[in-house]
Amino acid sequence: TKDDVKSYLMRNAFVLFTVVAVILGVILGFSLRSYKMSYREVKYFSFPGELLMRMLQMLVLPLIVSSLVTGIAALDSKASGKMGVRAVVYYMSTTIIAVLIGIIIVVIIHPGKGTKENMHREGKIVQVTAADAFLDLIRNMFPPNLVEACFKQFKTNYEKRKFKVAIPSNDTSTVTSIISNVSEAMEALTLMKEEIVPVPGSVNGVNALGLVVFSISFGLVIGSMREQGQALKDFFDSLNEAIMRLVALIMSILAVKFCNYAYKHKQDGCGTESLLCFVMLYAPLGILFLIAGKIVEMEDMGVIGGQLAMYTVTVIIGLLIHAVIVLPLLYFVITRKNPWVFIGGLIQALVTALGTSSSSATLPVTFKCLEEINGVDKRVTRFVLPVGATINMDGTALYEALAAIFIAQVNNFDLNFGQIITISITATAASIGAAGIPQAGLVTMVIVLTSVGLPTDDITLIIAVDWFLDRLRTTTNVLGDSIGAGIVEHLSRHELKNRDAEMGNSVIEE
Ligand code: DAS
Repeated sequence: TKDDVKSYLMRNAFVLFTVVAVILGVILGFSLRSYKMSYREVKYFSFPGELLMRMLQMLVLPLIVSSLVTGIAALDSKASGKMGVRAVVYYMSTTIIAVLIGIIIVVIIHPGKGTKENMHREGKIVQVTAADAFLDLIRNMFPPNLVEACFKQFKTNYEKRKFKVAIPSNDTSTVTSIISNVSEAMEALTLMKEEIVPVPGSVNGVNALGLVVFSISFGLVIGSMREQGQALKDFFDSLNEAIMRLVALIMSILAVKFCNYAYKHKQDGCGTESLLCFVMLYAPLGILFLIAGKIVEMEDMGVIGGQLAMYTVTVIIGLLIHAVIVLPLLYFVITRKNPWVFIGGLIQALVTALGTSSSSATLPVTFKCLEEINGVDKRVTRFVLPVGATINMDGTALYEALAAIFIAQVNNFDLNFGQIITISITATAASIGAAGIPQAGLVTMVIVLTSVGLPTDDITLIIAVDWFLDRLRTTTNVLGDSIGAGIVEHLSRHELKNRDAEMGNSVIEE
């Protein structure tokens, strides 16, 4: 009936607004391009989007720690061990499948025909050796100082070196005095920014991997302490709940509740509550400006021609195969449930990933979608999602392998079988090391390229399209994490039931 349609629309208002926001963002962005905004105007224009990004990022750290500690403390060590093994097996196998798809598709399509001489370059690339990056990844698993781990990190060996090279004695004035020309100074500053490499396994410069390792151990210990651990368990439970409520506020889920309320109480649905609900619908607005702002500031499309266009199409095909065929099929084969219903429940998270280019900023929304819409057990999401968002990046892995082979192709560099295996291994490691922030994959790609002796400077050939491909691979990353949570929940159903029976309660409820 008409009323059913209306109430369905009300319930899905937020998803609808978010999707409309993306479409409007694209239209607005393209229509404002001819206006040629200055750097400052673009910054002002993107401000609402920047705010959304900051609000989401603000939640990531407490969310990772509180959800991991409560998630693990709610299980017994045997159950969490089994769940952990299942999650890691899922992460590794889907990452390897993604890498293989990337390799096969780039070899078949061969977008790198021709030479790189007719390709445009952008920016400058930092040299990082694979061994440096790998050791940093392990190093970061064990932060010597937990408080420090929550701050911006410039602590790794290679970073220290690069940081010194980039900004001599932290004093930009020497640089600016040498460079008199303003535009040159601007360029130099951008290069400096580019030379600050994010720590492997970090989120917004925070050592997320170290915090994940600590939280898992802490959760395990609290879980085994029984009565003595109860106070800490309650503390983290309540912290986690509070953060999730903040997420709801930011993501305007409350606004949808307001809409429902307004609809129920005033059949015409446009009372003061409705007005309030529109004021609070901030997230779609933020996403709209994030996307429009990026389109306004991007390089002229004319630059993207020939090989780069083919390369873009190849990456899109690869990501689509993984996201639309492989992951849903895997979900269906293991759980025997309809993957599209599950994916339908994730739309908000997927669109947020598309808008923010950051799987860690999307993490709060991923939690909401999985727990509230798809009904995945909180003990699973709390355990699996923070780890997944830090180390499981199928889209990035696929991208890194594909991009490395593309760079080999434009260099007419014939890769032998051993080198392709090396690329698969390093692309997997590089995706684990990549932070869940915009374009982190580009930085860790240096590891893949150096492992087979390809010129790292050639990353500059693909920078022009990276902002766009980054959004697509981030969406694939978030989808991979979410489907992983669904699969791990299904595989762990017996342990979860046993635990319920033991505890005499069905789920961790607020
Ligand atoms: N954008 C990143 C993410 O958040 C990773 C990448 O750059 O590939 O998932």
